[in-house]
Amino acid sequence: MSHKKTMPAQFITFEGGEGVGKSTNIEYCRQLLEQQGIDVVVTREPGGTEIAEIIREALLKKPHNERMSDITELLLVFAARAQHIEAFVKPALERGCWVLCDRFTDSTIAYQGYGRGLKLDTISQLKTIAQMGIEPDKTFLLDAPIDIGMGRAQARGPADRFEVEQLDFFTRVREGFLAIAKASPNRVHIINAAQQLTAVQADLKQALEQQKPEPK
Ligand code: T5A
Repeated sequence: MSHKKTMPAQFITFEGGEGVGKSTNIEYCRQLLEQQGIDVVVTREPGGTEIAEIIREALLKKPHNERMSDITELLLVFAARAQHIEAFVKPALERGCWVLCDRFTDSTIAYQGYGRGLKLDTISQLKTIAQMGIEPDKTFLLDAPIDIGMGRAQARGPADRFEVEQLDFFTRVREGFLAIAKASPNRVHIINAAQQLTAVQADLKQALEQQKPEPK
């Protein structure tokens, strides 16, 4: 007999610039929720399914022998997302599982919109096609000054195709995330990721408590 509590499934995304601690803190949240008997899966974008991971490889590989056009990059991000939603996110939510996702469409708005300068209208149209009505219930935006996140990412390993971008690109990306948070204050919860890890996790624990709907 299952001892898992039946609670409405939640789709929670973790966003932010390079190396701000998304992977580390998703794992923390997963353990926290599991200890409370909640069914939870962790996934990431781009990626999360066999086909979407192949697209991720094309997006992150450095260097290709030709420059990837910005619009190709945008379409690949949404192709991966459409596959991920259809094959993984939607089925998990339908069986009552909480889905914790490392990056989602806010990253597209921040990186391809604010970073690359593609039109936010175009991104919005592709979002409607790819997401099939699926929206995050809550987004934790891990925000830290760029040098802090980049320093952590560089200490961890070789740079990918995005991590070799210049400071002004990442400045625009951070501004993009903060603009999204300002426009969607109910969904997006900003966490100060420049703090010590224990303080970041205390903030997340408190925010997750508020996110839990009443058990049925
Ligand atoms: N992308 C993605 C787009 O352009 N458009 C899109 O639509 C999408 C979905 C994906 C890339 O694709 C781009 C954006 C990205 O460039 P990724 O691997 O998901 O790449 O993204 P990264 O940000 O590169 O992921 P990282 O794994 O580098 O960073 P995380 O997950 O934010 O950080 P994490 O947890 O690995 O932590 C990094 C290091 O810092 C330490 C950790 O222990 C680790 O060593 N750390 C801390 N140290 C001190 N204090 C703290 N508070 C710490 N928090 C973590």
